[in-house]
Formats: sequence, C-alpha cells, structure tokens
Amino acid sequence: MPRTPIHDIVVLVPGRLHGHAVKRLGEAFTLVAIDRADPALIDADLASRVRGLASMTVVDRAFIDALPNLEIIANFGVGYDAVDAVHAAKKNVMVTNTPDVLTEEVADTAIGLLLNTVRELPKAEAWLRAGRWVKDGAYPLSRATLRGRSVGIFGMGRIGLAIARRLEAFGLPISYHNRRPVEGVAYAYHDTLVGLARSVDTLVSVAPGGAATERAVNAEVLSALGPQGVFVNIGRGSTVDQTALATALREGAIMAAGLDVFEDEPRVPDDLLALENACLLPHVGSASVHTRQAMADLVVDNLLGWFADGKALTPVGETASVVARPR
Ligand code: 8YV
Repeated sequence: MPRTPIHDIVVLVPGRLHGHAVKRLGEAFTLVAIDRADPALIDADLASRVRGLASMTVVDRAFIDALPNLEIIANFGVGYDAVDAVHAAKKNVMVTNTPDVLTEEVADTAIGLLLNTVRELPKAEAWLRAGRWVKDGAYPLSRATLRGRSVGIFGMGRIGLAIARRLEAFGLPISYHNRRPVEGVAYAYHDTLVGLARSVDTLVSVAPGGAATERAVNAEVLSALGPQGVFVNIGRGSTVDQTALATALREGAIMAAGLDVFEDEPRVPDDLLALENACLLPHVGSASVHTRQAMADLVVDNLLGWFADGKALTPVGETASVVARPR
C-alpha cells in the first residue's frame, strides 16, 4: 500500500492551541479543528480519518476511544496530567509533551514568584503607583526575607533542578522530596513531604499533577512548615489542598504563599483572593513569546517525527514503548 503523503494525514486540534503550532500544523498536515475534546463532536468519517492529535486540553479515555485510528497525542506543555497516558499506552497511542524548552523559563518565574512573595515587591510597586510614597512615606519593611532561609523542593525533575541551581547562587541550603532519590543529586533527600516540610521554612512545589500528588500539600504539611513558612507553587494546583492553604495563611500557620497554579483554573478561590499574604499569578510560568513558540515547535516536530520516521522526539514515560504502526 502506498504511504499516505504527510500532507494528507489528518491532525485534530480540539479547543485552543498556540497560533504558531496551528499555522505549522496547517502547512504540514490536514488540520481539523473542533471546539473541544468531546466524542459527541466526532462523526464516523472524522473518527476514521484522525491519526494525530495536538492539544492543551483534557484528553480522556472516552475521547481516545472515539478515535480508533489515532496514533499520537502531542500535548502542549510539559505537564500532561490532562491526558490519560496510561490508557493511550494500552491502545498503542504515543503521547508526547514539551520538556526542556521551558525548563529555564519556569525556573526563572519560580524565583521571581518567591522573591515577590517574600519581599512583597508587587505590593511595594502598587504603593508607589497609588501615590502613597509621597503621601505616606516609605513602604513598610517586609516582614520576611530570603536571608537565612532553607528551601525544600517538592519534585526534583528538570525544573526542580533548575530552581535549585538558582537558589544555590542565592546562598540558600536546599533539600528535596521526590518519588525516589534522584541519581547524581547531592541535595538532602527526604522520603516524605511532611518530613521535608518539617526540616525547611520555604517549600517550592514543582510536582506534577495526577493521582499520586493529589492534595499532597495539606494542613499537616503546612503546619510542619511552620509560622515562618513560605510556600510557592509553580507545578500544578491539584497538588495543594487550597482550603487548608487559605486557612493556614489566614491563621498564621504559615507566613506567606506565592501561587502560579490553581486547582480549577482560571478560577481562584475568593478566600485566597482575600488574603494579603498570598501573591497570585495567572499561570504564567512558561508564558513568554520565546518559550511558548519553542513549545509550539516541539508539539509540531513530535508529530512530524512520528509520521515521517516513526519516532517521537519527547515521548512521555507511560508510552515510551509504543511503536509506530507499519506504514
Ligand atoms: C502551560 C504548563 O501553561 O507546561 C506546562 O505543564 O503548565 C505551562 O507551560 C501549559 O502548557 C498550558 O498552556
């Protein structure tokens, strides 16, 4: 059977996707866009034609099952908790994500968020802009400082390491908790998150989402961090019990928190919004023109690699053994 020219291969884009990815996909493949990843939007003709998926939305079991000729899901983002990769592997469907290209950007953002949280820089700027420097004098001294802190990192993957490297340059001792110790990493390892929290006063979460980390940062962990504690989350909102966090911040069980991610984005709970000691960002960890373009390129290059050579550039662990079908 003659091989289908790349341009005739149908790649489905459910929901929003980065414009650069959409443009390149349209040039390379037959692109079909639908509003959302919903089996109700797939008719029999489309079901038989779709071989690739490029997405940054939830791709669940039902949607994968609705596409019997699907070979690859190219996820926009390093975190792929929105994709049922275990089910994809069972159906011999490759899943790819976008590691490496965003590592340094997200680590930069984590440091900015930590500094903003500890030194109250956004509030100090708001003070200036509101004319209060002239009217009321100097902005009050920040209660917290980075000096003398010790930092625990929850999730010592590529981004966790990049954050640790930066914090070393700040002169801060570092320790971490991960599913298992990371080979070649000399920072002190704690086999429980609560043990890590007990031994530091600053906790930075870079942990991925999913069942294993669901609400791992809970009341017990926050109370172990203690009244001088600062919590920063740049990973996934699902890893935190947001109600427990708001209570801990309100009652002084910890001192402050900096959050870039939330459980039900873009919704941020009112009890977090009401808190003076919470520094809140709208999930901007990787959100520069430069880095989002590199992520978009990697999404498209994974699809091109798969359909041209049967090789994905950045397969996720669950689907590492999925092989391309004979062409
Ligand atoms: C993006 C992210 O916000 O890569 C991730 O896992 O969380 C971010 O870089 C996400 O891909 C959705 O745009």
